[in-house]
Amino acid sequence: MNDTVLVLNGPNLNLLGQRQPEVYGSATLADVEALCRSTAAEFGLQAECRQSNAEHVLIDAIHEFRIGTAGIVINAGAYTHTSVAILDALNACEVPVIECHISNVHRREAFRHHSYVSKAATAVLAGFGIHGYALAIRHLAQLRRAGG
Ligand code: CA2
Repeated sequence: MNDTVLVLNGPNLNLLGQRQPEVYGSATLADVEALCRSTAAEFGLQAECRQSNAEHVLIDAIHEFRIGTAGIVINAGAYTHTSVAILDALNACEVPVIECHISNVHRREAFRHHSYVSKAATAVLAGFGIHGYALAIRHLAQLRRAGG
């Protein structure tokens, strides 16, 4: 097993910090990625951070990291609620998958309450703001230390 965690952000998350700060806060995607790198480093891990607005690019990244890594942290954005293709890719993962949402999706519109990603996820975080990514990485580090 290598020491890399994939941090995968989906559609529109490149706009973080530019609009809707009342929902998503004021941190940018660059801030999120810096937090992930520094958190991973604290635990002797490396964060590989990717963002795409394209479903197939997200799926290709999941395939790339699905075996032999320390795990995947995924915020699939709106694809969370729609994408069976991303669910199928995650179901092919042999490593832990942590689903992370900046906002508490369960306080929001009904269409955000269902997640395909959750059906494949080891754990789910929502509503912790960008701190959720750090919690997810910390959990992956703990799983790795425990050998699972
Ligand atoms: O809370 C989350 O992290 C979400 O995954 C964010 C997605 C949303 O579709 C999910 O239901 C919950 C949307 C990300 C869009 O981010 C933007 C940020 C700033 C400006 C516009 C979009």
